[in-house]
Amino acid sequence: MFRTFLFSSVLLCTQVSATEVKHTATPIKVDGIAEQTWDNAAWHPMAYLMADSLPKSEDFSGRYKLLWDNQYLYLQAEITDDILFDKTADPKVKYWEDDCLEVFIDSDASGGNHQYNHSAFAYHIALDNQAVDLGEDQKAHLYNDHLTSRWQRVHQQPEKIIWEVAIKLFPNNYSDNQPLPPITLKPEQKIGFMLAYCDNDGSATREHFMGSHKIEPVNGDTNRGWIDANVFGNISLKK
Ligand SMILES: [Ca+2]
Ligand SMILES: [Ca+2]
Ligand SMILES: [Ca+2]
Ligand SMILES: [Ca+2]
Repeated sequence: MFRTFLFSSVLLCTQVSATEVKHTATPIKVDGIAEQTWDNAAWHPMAYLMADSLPKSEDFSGRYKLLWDNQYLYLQAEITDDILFDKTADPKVKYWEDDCLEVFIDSDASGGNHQYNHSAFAYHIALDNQAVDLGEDQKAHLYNDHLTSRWQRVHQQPEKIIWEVAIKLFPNNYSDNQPLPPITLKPEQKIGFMLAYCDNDGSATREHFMGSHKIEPVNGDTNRGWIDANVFGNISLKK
């Protein structure tokens, strides 16, 4: 009984504690090549099923690292995906059915419903490096000025890609009609963060949706990140 309680308490603490992200004095070059600066950052897994079916590791597997400076949160995702597929050319149409890296950001860790507001973003970054999310008008909008994204196949391991993204963060009251400038990142800042990958290898719809955080199902549904920022994890910026 006591051991069960202790284990549950430890588990609870683990879930609510923020992942520390190290500062980088050298800006990351967003080119799909992991420079030495990345050696300072730890890997984190993308091991959780968020929707659809669980893939074999050669079908999809992924892990990621984060760094920051006062302008950007830097992301490096190392993705193994056997077939890269972009069925629908228009970046604003059925973008979640194509291969894409999905970056969830809540700049002030406010949490809450962000489906049709920008208290948090769910950037779907397509294979052409364009970023889309739903706007306040409930339609898909491009937010290409919010981030810079490049990926490249790994030399001599071509089934792997390195995907680098420099992400600007925007205030909780950002609006499509009156876009506000990005915020300056500071030490000790708490940010809501989650990462996912939509894998499709040629099917009519997405095959696997894998992410970095375990989501408690609501009526059996774990595909909650695009609606609810409460399911994101927390990161803390360290100098
Ligand atoms: Ca680079
Ligand atoms: Ca695949
Ligand atoms: Ca927020
Ligand atoms: Ca794929």
